Amino acid sequence: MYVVATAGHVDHGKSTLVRALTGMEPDRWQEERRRGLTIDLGFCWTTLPGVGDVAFVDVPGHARFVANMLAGVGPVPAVLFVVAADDGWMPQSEEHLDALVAFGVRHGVLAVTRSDLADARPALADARARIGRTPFGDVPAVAVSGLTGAGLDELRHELTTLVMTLPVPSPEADVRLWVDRSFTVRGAGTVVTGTLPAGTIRPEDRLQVARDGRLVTVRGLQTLGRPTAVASGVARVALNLRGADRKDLRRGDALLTPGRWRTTTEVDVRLVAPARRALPERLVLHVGSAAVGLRVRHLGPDAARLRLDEPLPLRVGDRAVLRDPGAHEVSAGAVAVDVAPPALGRRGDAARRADQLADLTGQPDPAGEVKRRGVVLGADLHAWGHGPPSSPPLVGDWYVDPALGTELRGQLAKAVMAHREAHPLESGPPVEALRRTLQLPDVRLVEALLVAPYAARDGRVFRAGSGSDLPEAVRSAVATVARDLAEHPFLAPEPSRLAELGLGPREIAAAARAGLLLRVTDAVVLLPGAERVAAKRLAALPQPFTVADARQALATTRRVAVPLLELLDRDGHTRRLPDDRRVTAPKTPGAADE
Ligand SMILES: Nc1nc2c(ncn2[C@@H]2O[C@H](COP(=O)(O)OP(=O)(O)O)[C@@H](O)[C@H]2O)c(=O)[nH]1
Ligand SMILES: [Mg+2]
Repeated sequence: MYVVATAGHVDHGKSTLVRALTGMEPDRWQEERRRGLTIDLGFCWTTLPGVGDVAFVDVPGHARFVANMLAGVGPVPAVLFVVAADDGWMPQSEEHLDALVAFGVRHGVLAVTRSDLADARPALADARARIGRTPFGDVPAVAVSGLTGAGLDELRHELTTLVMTLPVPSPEADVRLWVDRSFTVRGAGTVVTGTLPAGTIRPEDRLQVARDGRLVTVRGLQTLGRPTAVASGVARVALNLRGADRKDLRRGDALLTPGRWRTTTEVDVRLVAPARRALPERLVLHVGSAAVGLRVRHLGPDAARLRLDEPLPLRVGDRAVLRDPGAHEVSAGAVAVDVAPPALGRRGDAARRADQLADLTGQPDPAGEVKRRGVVLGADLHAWGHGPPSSPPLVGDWYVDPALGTELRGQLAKAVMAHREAHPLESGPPVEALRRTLQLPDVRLVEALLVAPYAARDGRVFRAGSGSDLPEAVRSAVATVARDLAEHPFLAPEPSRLAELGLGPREIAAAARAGLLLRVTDAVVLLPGAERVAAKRLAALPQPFTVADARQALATTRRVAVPLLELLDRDGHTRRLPDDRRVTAPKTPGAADE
């Protein structure tokens, strides 16, 4: 399906033309038909040979109802621009054109209607030239009469050509349906309608209301008045919803694919046409079908920060109209270039931000965004409209700018050294303490940033091979233990001997971490590698063997043999049988290291 919005000054024949093209009534309200004036949006459709269904969103042309016009045009990619032959270009012709340009609409057909009342050629040439000076460029133009039907075939032909050139949006895209109507149907409940710009909706889908995060379920789905099992953008859709009252949802609300969007009240934008003069501070932002008050803070000649009165689900590249309702004109167009902008609290922030904004275009730029933010979640990049960077995340969903990563590694090394100096008997600082020092959002980032000789173990970061960092007294005590053990490697020093050497549990743990001692228990220490020698000797025993057999084979006491065997059990060198005897087991390589 294709969707085309009308545009043009009031009474120029938009509704009459839509009626003639579709055979349907765009003015839905009695008051509209009584006054012959479109007040709100109208929805009609027809079939064009070769391209299928084309829906029209017919908009009001009266200056008082421009907000309604903008709600209808916001999500629609193509326009049928209408000018009356007998009236020519008028103020809302201009304002509607400004709005279309600001919204980024680039596809359109010009119809100069009421051609039965006046020569259409002057109005057509003038309108075509005016539109031609905008990014629309040269548009196809047709003289028609909604009354006599003259030129309608040619208009249908041009509309067919137009819709065939429209870009096809991705059916996989995240859904953001801007609600343009909500009402209650007896027996069915709440129904909302809107123009689905991209993505796919099916019955039973869960959608999230942007305003309050509430989840609703699609109970039923219609397009062009018929129930359907699936609708992909671009499409006019009507959703019957479970989980929402009619009063909960209104024009300007958005229904979203859950979890894939973020709402924001601050957005940095690039200002685009017309922006003829300095903007007033208070304006209204029109995006999708929403209209939200805002404050403007200029950050450079064509860049500004917008502070919205209400949060909106925006993405980079979104196009909006900034309008001064008092002045009856579109003040500017805006392209969202950063929907999660940094705070501007400190002196100089605004100037720095202006420099940054000069480079931002509103195009998705995941790599640039990682660079600007340093550390960022992939889910946030997606929600902001950037998509995933080409290189993989550092850990989990975290992306880290390589240059910042290098800097952080340097800071990590410094922090580890500083900690070792302050606490020589600890292996190193806790990972969580480093996370705080480096102001990182997740401890996993600390671990992922570590490179040799730094490593994390038991929640702390240490520098490998750092026995030389041990205090001199501990190193010489360990050397004495090593001499004691030289002849009888399993006759661990008695507790009194350890105490005499000043080796308490902390010192022993530090020496063990440095790889200078094997700590069997706080009171039983051997030399590193003793467990492998023990395993070898035990393997030479007749299997299975008892604790007494092991004690003899290792030439040691029960005090040492019992905890040493338990250590060997844990490491997989030996296996304990139900009768308390043991067998040696070929150790699974690396199993104990994991
Ligand atoms: N003679 C003539 N009158 C037309 C034509 N199109 C619209 N009108 C009349 O112009 C007036 C405004 O038309 P309407 O479609 O409501 O204009 P809109 O405000 O742009 O939607 C109505 O009285 C129509 O009957 C046309 O092609 N020829
Ligand atoms: Mg009308």
